[in-house]
Amino acid sequence: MKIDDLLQATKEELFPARYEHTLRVMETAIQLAKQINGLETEKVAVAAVLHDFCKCWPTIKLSQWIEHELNNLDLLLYDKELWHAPVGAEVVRSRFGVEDEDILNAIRFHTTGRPNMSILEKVIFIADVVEPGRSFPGVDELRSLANSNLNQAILTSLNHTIRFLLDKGKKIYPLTLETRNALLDTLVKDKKEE
Ligand code: DGI
Ligand code: FE
Ligand code: FE
Repeated sequence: MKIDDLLQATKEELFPARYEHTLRVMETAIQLAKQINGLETEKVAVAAVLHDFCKCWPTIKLSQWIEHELNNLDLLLYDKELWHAPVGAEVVRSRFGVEDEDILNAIRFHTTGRPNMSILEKVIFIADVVEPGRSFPGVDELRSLANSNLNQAILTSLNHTIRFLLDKGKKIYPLTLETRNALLDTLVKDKKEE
């Protein structure tokens, strides 16, 4: 499917503000990807356009998909904010025939990350966090980190999310913690090799 068709379908699926966010994530992700060898712009664009495809679905529709189509009922025990990502991956696979597992994983894990993320997964994760519409304390520092050290940028963002969830007294999805732990190990290893 052509990117313009995916954009049109996504526009119809999302509230206007969410669609605008999607466009900014696409721009940001393409910009970041330009500095990385071997990352196809086309793949980056498709993953970015579709990353929040199910973000505006009603909770009941998301939970029904999780129950009937996903092999991960655990998700239902955690915040519904997490659901749109894994459901989105399955929905775009069946609706648009997206078969590229890297693209599907970038969508599936864009909220929590996961250990050993691919470059595409990292670019989509961080573009979502630093797109120009975001404003939170430390976002400018994160924007420059995103350009210099993707792993450090994702770690900083996860720290921010985990702190936010702790302050609110919310549960933390185990994969979010696993992603953080894995990045800490990677960063220590990178330092030793310097
Ligand atoms: O969909 P977006 O708003 O563009 O961004 P997102 O998909 O990265 O994040 C959606 C929300 O998910 C965000 O408000 C924080 C929340 N979140 C991220 N990790 C966890 C989480 N919520 C819980 N309860 N547990 C997590 O581990
Ligand atoms: Fe999202
Ligand atoms: Fe998003």
